[in-house]
Amino acid sequence: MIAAVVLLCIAGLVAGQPVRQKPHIVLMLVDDWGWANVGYHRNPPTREVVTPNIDDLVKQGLELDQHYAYKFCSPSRSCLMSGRLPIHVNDLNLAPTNYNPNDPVSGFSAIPRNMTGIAEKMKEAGYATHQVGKWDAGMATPDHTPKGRGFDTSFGYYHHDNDYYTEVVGPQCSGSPIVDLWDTDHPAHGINGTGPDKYEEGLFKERLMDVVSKHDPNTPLFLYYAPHIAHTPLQVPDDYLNKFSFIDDSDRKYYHAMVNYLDDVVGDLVAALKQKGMWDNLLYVTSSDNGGPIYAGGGANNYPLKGGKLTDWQGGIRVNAFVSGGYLPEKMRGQKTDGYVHLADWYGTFCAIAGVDPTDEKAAKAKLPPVDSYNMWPFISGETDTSPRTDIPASINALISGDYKILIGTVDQAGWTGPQYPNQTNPAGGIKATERCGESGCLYNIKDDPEERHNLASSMPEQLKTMQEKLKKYLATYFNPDRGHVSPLACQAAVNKYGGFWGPFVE
Ligand SMILES: *[C@@H]1O[C@H](CO)[C@@H](O)[C@H](O)[C@H]1NC(C)=O
Ligand SMILES: *[C@@H]1O[C@H](CO)[C@@H](O)[C@H](O)[C@H]1NC(C)=O
Ligand SMILES: CC(=O)N[C@H]1CO[C@H](CO)[C@@H](O)[C@@H]1O
Repeated sequence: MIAAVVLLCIAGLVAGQPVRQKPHIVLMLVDDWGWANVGYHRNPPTREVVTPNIDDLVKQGLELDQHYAYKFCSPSRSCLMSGRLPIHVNDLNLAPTNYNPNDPVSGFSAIPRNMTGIAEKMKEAGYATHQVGKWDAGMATPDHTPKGRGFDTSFGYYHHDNDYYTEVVGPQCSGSPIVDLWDTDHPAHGINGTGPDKYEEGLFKERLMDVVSKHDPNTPLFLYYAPHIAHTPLQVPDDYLNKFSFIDDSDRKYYHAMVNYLDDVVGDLVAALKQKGMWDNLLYVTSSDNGGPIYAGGGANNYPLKGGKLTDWQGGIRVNAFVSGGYLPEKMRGQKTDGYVHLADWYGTFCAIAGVDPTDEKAAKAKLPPVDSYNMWPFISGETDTSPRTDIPASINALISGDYKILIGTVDQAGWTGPQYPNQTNPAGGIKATERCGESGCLYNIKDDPEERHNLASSMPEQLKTMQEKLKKYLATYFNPDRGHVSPLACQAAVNKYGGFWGPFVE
């Protein structure tokens, strides 16, 4: 607490200004965004990857070159919102309709009921809190929804994805398609499926603009924007698709058009924040939720990294990430840092910036794992040179510690895509190789060998043993409750209570 207050003073002085109001924070978690699918990672530039607004933010910001996420969606989102490593909150991609009535604390998909969400902490610190876009962090009870986790308002969907034009997502309930679109505490009636001009990301943009325009800049803002883009289904308005008609491969064409659409949303959001006079005291944090899906139908590319979404290769877990905005000290702008940061660390970082204690008493009372978050602000603001995070326990089968990484078991997608992927000679799903790392594991030096081409397991047995032991230590605290099965209560609520929309179904 005291450290946090001191920190704010230092940040104020660094910028050459008196101590300011708490900064506004925009947290953007892009979906299925591949390493090669952003302009600033393309050298030489390519006319296929068009993200000028995002590239500008990076140019004026700090590139987080070693930022890690889980290898797929729901665990990354559960981790970001709870400040726990995925192995301590949720490492499964269950539908939000799961329920185990025997466990009222953890018998649900995603985040256990009794963990405190980051937005609750920010509210405690006096922030106005808003969520827009994908949730995928649970919906069983009202406590699991964005509102229950501390957001004043929310607008978005609960499942892994939905249709960009109808907002429908399966499974159907007795033959009826169910819409996944929720507004704070009620179904978003009247907005669903209203035609091709109502592209879902466009609906999200409208809400973002609404939040910003109604916001009183004297109150600090915490805005969590989780775009649907660039997750499947690959859908995008024609005017965007037509800009990329020169691309032969259909998946790649759609994917790049979608990323370009998102870049325009970012441009409009940043312009609105600037116009409102909020930019100079704002921190804009961006990450992908996992690496790009390079399997059939995904459309993404992680070149030159190995593998992609669903695997613990760097292409699955080392993700596009940066911070920008006027709150970032000037000396850090335009820089790139290679200290480790994990999605779990934003919880502690935001708490420190906001001046609240990150300790989760509610979770302690229910005997749940504590927050794993490091405060990254001293590192990001340039007060210290090294990241406090030395280990990335990526999953129960993979750990990074220092320069080394161990992977256990059979790992799919053991290969590399080229700069243009997928394409007609190298179609999506083309990386068929698997690597058999077995019980003892493969070992890579990811600093010297970021593309994971040289397995050191047999040449460095001592290092391998150290890594095996470290991973075992993390597994001793693995959190894996029985989350039950898809509950019939979910369909009952969708049909009878909400008029054809998904929503909370327990209580
Ligand atoms: C968990 O949270 C629920 C709902 O807020 C509460 O009623 C219950 O007492 C909590 N359980 C524990 C063990 O703290
Ligand atoms: C397809 O991808 C491969 C590997 O990335 C690349 O070598 C080849 O040039 C690409 N083909 C086309 C037609 O772009
Ligand atoms: C479930 C639901 O509310 N569906 C509505 C979606 O929008 C169309 C057109 O406005 C309505 O006819 C549906 O009832």
